[in-house]
Amino acid sequence: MAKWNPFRRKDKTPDEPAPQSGTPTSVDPPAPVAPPADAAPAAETPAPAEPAPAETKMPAREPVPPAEKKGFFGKFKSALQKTVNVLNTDLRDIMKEGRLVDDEFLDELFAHLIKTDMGAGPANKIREDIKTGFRGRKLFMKDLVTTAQETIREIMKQQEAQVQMADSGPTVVMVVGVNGAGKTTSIAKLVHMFKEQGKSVILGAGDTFRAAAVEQLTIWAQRMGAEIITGKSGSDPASVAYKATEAAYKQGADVVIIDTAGRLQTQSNLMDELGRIHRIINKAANSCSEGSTAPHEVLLVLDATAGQNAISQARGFSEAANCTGIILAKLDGTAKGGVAIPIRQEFGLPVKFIGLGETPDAFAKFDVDTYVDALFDDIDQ
Ligand SMILES: Nc1nc2c(ncn2[C@@H]2O[C@H](COP(=O)(O)OP(=O)(O)OP(=O)(O)O)[C@@H](O)[C@H]2O)c(=O)[nH]1
Ligand SMILES: [Mg+2]
Repeated sequence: MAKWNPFRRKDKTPDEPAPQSGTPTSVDPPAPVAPPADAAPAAETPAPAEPAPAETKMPAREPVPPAEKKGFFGKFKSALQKTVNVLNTDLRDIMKEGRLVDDEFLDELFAHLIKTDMGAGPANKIREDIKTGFRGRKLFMKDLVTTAQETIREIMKQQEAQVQMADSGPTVVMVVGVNGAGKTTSIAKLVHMFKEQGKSVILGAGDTFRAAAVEQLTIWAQRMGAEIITGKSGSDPASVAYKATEAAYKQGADVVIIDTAGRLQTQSNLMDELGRIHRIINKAANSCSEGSTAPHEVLLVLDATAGQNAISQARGFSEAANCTGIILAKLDGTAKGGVAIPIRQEFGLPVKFIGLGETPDAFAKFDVDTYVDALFDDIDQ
């Protein structure tokens, strides 16, 4: 029998409706929660006299499977392999007859470029740059690749996209996105990364809607030696976020990462809930250490295989959830790896990490130059 992979979803499909805010499950009634002092919108659970104890599960440490030894460029290369293969075939196809650069050639080039989901804007910019530089001439592959790379680099220019760490006290990271985007898996990858840096990590199982979500995160927490704070099924996710943040301050942890339930960017009540979780995390930080603000990062996980749909997700989430950066998950599963380009262009949000597989080490910091080099690797020869 195949080994169970806690990363693999088994209980619902991405199409399944997202949870309704504050709706308790009938199976397991919500535990009383202890919202912070100012968190008192009408719909919230009333504060009990004493805070309910959070369920804290201490880790039973298991060794992390040995990371596959791959260079940084190699990671990008393998994540983008499907995209590179398609680009490679298509571009060689239009270049092979020693054609001159004319309108027909430029239209074909444009059509091939947008197949990568880089979007009409960037594909058109490359088309125009080739037209300006090479119209009426024979174009060599090397010139095409260099022009495309320069154009994309220009579009994607971004500041060094490190995780924004707290000046003092724990760094609080909140992770948001649509159902099935790869949030929980990406959290496991973040834990792996922080652990490799020697940092202590506490997780907040803020997807209280699905018992399986808590189970999935708990297994990874145990495997990687992170503490996890959970709430009762159906309980207020903001309460779990509060307790996890508070625990991180009390224990002097380096990082606390809060998982959240998947939701659609069109579900305004659920998007509002993210805002509330954000405020409550801030309240927890401030009450533990006056003047502190949190979260330091709100990472939006986008599924690269969703292509253009990932762009509308970014649009819906980026403002409603105060996102500070993007994790582009599942880049390994798509031939449309160009999608990082319009995401960067349209939202100005840095792509901070890419996901390139289901294991904790299948993760890399995003780097524009490496991305652009890998996207056209081997094509100019
Ligand atoms: N190939 C590949 N699969 C991934 C990657 N990231 C996540 N997955 C898979 O995508 C599926 C969904 O991942 P989850 O992490 O459970 O997604 P989620 O956003 O937490 O889902 P919900 O909590 O239901 O909203 C799982 O089968 C993961 O193994 C990735 O970078 N590459
Ligand atoms: Mg999840």
